[in-house]
Amino acid sequence: MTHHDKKSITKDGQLLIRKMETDQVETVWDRHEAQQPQCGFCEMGLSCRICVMGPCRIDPFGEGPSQGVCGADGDIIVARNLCRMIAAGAAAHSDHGRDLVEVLEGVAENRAPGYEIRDQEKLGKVAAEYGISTEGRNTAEIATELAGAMKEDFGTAKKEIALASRAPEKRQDLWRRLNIMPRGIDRETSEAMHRTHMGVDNDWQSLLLHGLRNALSDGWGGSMIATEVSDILFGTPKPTPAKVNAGVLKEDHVNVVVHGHNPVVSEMVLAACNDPGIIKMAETKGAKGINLCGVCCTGNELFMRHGIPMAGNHLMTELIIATGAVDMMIVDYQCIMPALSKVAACYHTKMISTSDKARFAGMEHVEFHPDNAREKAYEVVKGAVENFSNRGEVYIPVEPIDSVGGFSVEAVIGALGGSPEPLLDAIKAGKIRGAAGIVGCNNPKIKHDYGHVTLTKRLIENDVLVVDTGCAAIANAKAGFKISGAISHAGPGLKEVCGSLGIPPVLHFGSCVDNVRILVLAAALANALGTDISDLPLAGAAPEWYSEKAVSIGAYAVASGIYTVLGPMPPIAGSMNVVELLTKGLEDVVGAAFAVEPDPEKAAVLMRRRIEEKRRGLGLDAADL
Ligand code: BF8
Ligand code: SF4
Repeated sequence: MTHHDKKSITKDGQLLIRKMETDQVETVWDRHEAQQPQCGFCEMGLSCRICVMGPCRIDPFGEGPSQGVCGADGDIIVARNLCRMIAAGAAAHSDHGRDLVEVLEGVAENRAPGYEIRDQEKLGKVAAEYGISTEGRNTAEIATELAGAMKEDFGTAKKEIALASRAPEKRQDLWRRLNIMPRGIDRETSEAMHRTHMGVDNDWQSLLLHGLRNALSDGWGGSMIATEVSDILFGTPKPTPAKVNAGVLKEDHVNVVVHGHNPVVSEMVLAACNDPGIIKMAETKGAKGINLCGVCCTGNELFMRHGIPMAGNHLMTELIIATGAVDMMIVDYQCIMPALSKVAACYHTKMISTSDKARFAGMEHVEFHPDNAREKAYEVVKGAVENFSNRGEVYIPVEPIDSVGGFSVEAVIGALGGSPEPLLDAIKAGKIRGAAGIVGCNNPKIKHDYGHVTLTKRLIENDVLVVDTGCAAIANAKAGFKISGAISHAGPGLKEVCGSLGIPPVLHFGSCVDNVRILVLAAALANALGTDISDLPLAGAAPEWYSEKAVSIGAYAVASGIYTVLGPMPPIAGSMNVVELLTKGLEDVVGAAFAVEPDPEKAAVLMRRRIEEKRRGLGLDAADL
């Protein structure tokens, strides 16, 4: 094994890391190494720079200071820092949701040319959930009112956000009893920032409870709105085949890669790439056509809805530029390493930033808004075509592999014949032991894709159905788990059920905001059994997480009753009180807790054990693990 092979389990990853080394271009792994040793105080959550009496840090060994200048102790500092991580993650997801609501409103008011409402049925269904009457009203009226009602979810006027009503009654009652039912999406984030200001909430338990409420405002609020409105505007995903890995790039085509999260930009780029005039232009430049590919979550959005090929996940974003085949990378926001501009400058790739709120040195900024997005998309894609002739040497190291995406809850229920009952029957019969959500990022601290792929493999071979999102979903697609033939990796029961339904044992649920699809499915299963989510044989994991958004996701999963195993340790080890509460105490509060286990082999055992415990609780057959 060479040192490249220690960084990634994927062939394309390994070969492109080697290529970047030969080209003497720095990678995320080099920069990670240059940061060693990383600050131990920060790793434990024990440093505070909330105010300018500080920065302060607490000595975990009891030899140095035990409190900051203001008197905050380790518990307060750790809880405050974690709360702020949740707030940032919830803000990112929810702001993305808000951008979609603005497009919905723009479509209704006829000032978003190129966008349309592609799923009328979903518009009607979601409008009804908001108490909006649809009888005898036209689409524009319904969409305007729905956008207005969703905007109220972001504000201060309400006692409860609308879509929290999708949670099982028992869960909603629990949130009300604990006073963590989210009232408004922005309100909870803003309150988190207020509470964590110096001299406000100095009770670590109260801070963490608010962190849960803030995370719930993301999961059942901002992210849920993002997913629902994306479905309304761009269509609810259906199982669609698509190719994956760096081999999706084509030497003889103009390659355009979209990176980021919000389909508002990438959907317009897709429309431009399909335009016959632009394709003709590409042909006059000697290309065979235009090949649009995605990375990360905006890639997942296109992959789910249109079968657009997926070039890779978070740690592949630099590497694919080193192929020399990416004529343009168009970014919106989130998870876009600023290093990409520098990498692109070493090859011929043109980098385009599109969002007013996400600018990067070294990228050309072409600002997209709902009213000009179509026009801007055409403009930038023409630029990509122009750049084709600037190509140098091209190195596309692998062949792409097959995959299937597009498992929305609607598609899963459809595959089951219209109701969750057959899935519940398979669980009751023990053919499927339970289900696991594998989500989240890549992180150079963990061998690229090793956590996701190992964990998934162990779960499916033990008859646990896996649903996945985000970069985890891309890892599993690249590993070949998302074709019907992948049932050969599954245990006998899962193999039988998936085989008869014609679905893979690992279902691609979408981007990170689409984690809410897992919540919706879990709620549907709990409601069908007349129970709560925390009683179901479910578990979640984020084996390679890195981002603040992942902290918010983990917190809303746990607060919704889903036991969640984290790979990398969050910065909480400096407070044993916080660690105890998050990994044990929360069981008695919300019926689920976190575990931390970097070894995916062991994480699989923890998750299976949890699933078997829950089976026992439901009176089903259960194994001792
Ligand atoms: O929202 S999984 S690295 S791309 S944060 Fe980012 Fe993590 Fe990937 Fe998507 Ni989610
Ligand atoms: Fe230090 Fe307290 Fe200020 Fe934090 S809030 S930097 S602990 S004085």
